[in-house]
Amino acid sequence: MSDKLTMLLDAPEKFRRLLVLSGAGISAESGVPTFRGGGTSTVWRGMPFEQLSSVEMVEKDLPLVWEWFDYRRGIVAGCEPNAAHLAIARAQISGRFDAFTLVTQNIDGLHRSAGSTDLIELHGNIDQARCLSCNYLLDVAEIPEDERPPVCPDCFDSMRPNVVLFGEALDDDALLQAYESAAVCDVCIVVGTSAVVYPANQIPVIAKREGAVIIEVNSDETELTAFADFSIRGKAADVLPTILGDEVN
Ligand code: BJW
Repeated sequence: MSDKLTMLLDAPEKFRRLLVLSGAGISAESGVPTFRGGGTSTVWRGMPFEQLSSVEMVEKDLPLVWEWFDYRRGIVAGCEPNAAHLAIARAQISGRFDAFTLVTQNIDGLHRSAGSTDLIELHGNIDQARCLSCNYLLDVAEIPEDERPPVCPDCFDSMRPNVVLFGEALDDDALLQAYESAAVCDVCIVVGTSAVVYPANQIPVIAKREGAVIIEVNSDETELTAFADFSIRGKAADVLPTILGDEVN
């Protein structure tokens, strides 16, 4: 770590309001595949994920969309939070910060499993189904595995995974809350994201515009690297416990 970053992290008065924005890379060491690794995109059954995780595919082939998310849910079911998720949860619970906002693009639920609360899940949650007509929400665990697509118990229309697909608007409240926190934080840690997906990638832009220090943690260079004040090249599970002063890991 650079001397300047060490000085910043050792100066608690400059590090009161924290925002953490996480992406798929934070869960990589837990065994959850990222979307864009080494310049290539995830492909499943010959289709790129941008096509599978799109609003067009929900309209064209909802059972296939369910198969894709059931497959992903199966992977996540075998994964545990890693040292990065745990360091974030402990930093929040410690009460050391005047404000602590965790915003994630991930749908895998690992921040919640680690003990984080009040997190903003910008792209939804893989464990929930939502009615196409009335937006009724149901835990996928409550739905029989052979009911695909599931039927809404309230209005009997079909249900879809409660995630934000390409071409869909994010939840207004979640996005507003994330932007408001970005505008008032002192430090914004951006971990494990390629920072190419809009509008989540605007969070560090807003934070920096309003005077926050941007610290990127990523195993590779990204679109954000040149923009960040500090860019730490390394694995989230190694770096996060250090910069958050996590004593257990
Ligand atoms: C590690 C590591 C380790 C690895 N440690 N690091 C053209 C220009 C600009 C924008 C657009 C455009 N065309 C379309 C758009 C908009 C579009 C968009 O941004 N597209 C770009 C990709 C071009 N955005 C949208 O469509 C959004 N909606 C929207 O804009 O709405 C407008 C609207 C308004 C009103 C009405 C209608 C519409 C919605 C975006 C939703 C994104 N959804 C997904 C899928 C969710 C469901 C699913 O899981 O299938 O969310 S896409 C996918 O990308 C997923 C992720 O959350 C998101 C971000 O990915 P992330 O987290 O950054 O992962 P990776 O894989 O990209 O990167 C991992 C990183 O980790 C890498 O950098 C590694 O180096 C690093 N790493 N191991 C630390 N151990």
